[in-house]
Amino acid sequence: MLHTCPFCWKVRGLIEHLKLDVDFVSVNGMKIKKEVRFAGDWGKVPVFTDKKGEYHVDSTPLLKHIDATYNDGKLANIGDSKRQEEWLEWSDTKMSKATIPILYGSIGSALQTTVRISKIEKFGFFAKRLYAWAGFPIMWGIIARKRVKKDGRKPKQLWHDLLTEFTDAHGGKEFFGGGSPDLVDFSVFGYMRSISPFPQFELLKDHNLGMAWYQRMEKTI
Ligand SMILES: N[C@@H](CCC(=O)N[C@@H](CS)C(=O)NCC(=O)O)C(=O)O
Repeated sequence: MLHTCPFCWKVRGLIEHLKLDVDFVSVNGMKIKKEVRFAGDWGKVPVFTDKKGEYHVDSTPLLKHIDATYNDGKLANIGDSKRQEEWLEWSDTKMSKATIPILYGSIGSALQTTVRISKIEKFGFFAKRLYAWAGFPIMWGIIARKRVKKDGRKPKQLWHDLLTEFTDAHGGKEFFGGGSPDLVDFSVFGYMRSISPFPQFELLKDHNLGMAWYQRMEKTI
């Protein structure tokens, strides 16, 4: 895993919730492809290696696999499976696109983010400095600006709209899954939690319903 990868946080939350005995192994962010070469040509994190030495990849299939294998599929069986499937897709298309704009959407936030990442992640001596100072103009200037422009909303507004859409779908219940979280809760929680090591997380804190749900999720892990 990478500490700052939203997809890894999705899987990590579920592993913590189920209290599975799993080692979290950090990879070097500049050498992901090399470090996960054992998992075939996937070339990305997260990768989950089980007791038998078999590896599993891709965060949403991993959520389903871990629930099915170590939890009798209890989370997948909560409520209407079509609704759960649609919202897993919603999370992977909408929430996943909101993380880059909030972390890198302005030049100041992009610099804060790459400096913070260079401190949290495993890097070599030179790569750490290179990433912190050369990474932010790329993330801000090329990737984030394009996304923010395309969406048209300020990154904070985008997050608030998504959290409103998501909490509206709880139908007055504590979680998307009802009285307890399901796979969709862990998916959205992972995207939101991946912002939590960064100062930009403050921008989400005035979404009352979203934060109340986030804190309930934290209590389940
Ligand atoms: N669809 C995948 C996306 C995984 C992904 O893009 N991971 C990034 C880190 S946040 C990665 O490993 N990128 C390496 C690369 O593309 O070279 C998932 O949900 O797990």
